[in-house]
Amino acid sequence: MENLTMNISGMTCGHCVSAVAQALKQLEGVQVEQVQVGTATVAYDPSRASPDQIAQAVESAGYEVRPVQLGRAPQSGAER
Ligand SMILES: [Cu+2]
Repeated sequence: MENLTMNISGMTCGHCVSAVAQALKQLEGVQVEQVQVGTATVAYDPSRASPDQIAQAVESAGYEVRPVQLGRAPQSGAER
């Protein structure tokens, strides 16, 4: 299983959390680890689900997914 963390915009309350959790639970090969306002973490089986599919499920529930760049520090803009 691989882990995937997503930043999700448009989530504001507990209803959003359960809507996103619900959408993720319906996917094959995906285990919901944690869903909070603004983020969701899942474990998925790469042979049965892809990050794209997972993001799409959240988007079709009505939220906007921002990809999390794993292992890369955000650019601060200090360097040009
Ligand atoms: Cu809500």
